[in-house]
Amino acid sequence: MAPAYKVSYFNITALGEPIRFLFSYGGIEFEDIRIEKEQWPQHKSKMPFGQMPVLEYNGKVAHQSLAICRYLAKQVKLVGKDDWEDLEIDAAVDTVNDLRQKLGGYHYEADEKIKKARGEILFKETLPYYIEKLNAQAEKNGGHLACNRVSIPASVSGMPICSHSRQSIVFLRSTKNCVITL
Ligand SMILES: N[C@@H](CCC(=O)N[C@@H](CS)C(=O)NCC(=O)O)C(=O)O
Repeated sequence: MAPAYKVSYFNITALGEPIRFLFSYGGIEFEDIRIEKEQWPQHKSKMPFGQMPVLEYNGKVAHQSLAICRYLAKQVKLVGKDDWEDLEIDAAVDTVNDLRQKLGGYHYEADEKIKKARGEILFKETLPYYIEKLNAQAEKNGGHLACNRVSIPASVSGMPICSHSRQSIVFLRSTKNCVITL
């Protein structure tokens, strides 16, 4: 029987990989639909807001990668034990996502002059700032980014950040579940 869940995304890691990670973590089968860039124009208008990743389940369609991750985290029991823990987990996810967006703003910049200027700030200020803070957070949380155990930040912090730039490697020294490749 075909898996009940279908995930549509480009054939890259970025926003799709945390979703794939969560399915794998939970041992839930899903159809991993990879759309090649050349085929994208034929699919775009069929997506809820013209973007991916998109999750399909029982004839229903959902978009927004973090909303999908939060839904899957509930399915695979990677959520908090109470509302405060959920808040801590959400804050960690959103912080990692802020960093991902800053990396993306550099990585996808086509104008070399602007990119160079962004890189100066990114590599000299933004990244060291985030890495230090995230390390401190991991130190307080037994090597995790929230709640002293694996939760969705582990999934969200992995590949989206890795996918943006591969120039050097930065380890979050204290995390058990997160290596950032730059
Ligand atoms: N906030 C959305 C952003 C989705 C998004 O930016 N998707 C990009 C790929 S990473 C996309 O579909 N780009 C193709 C397009 O906009 O035509 C999410 O997290 O799912």
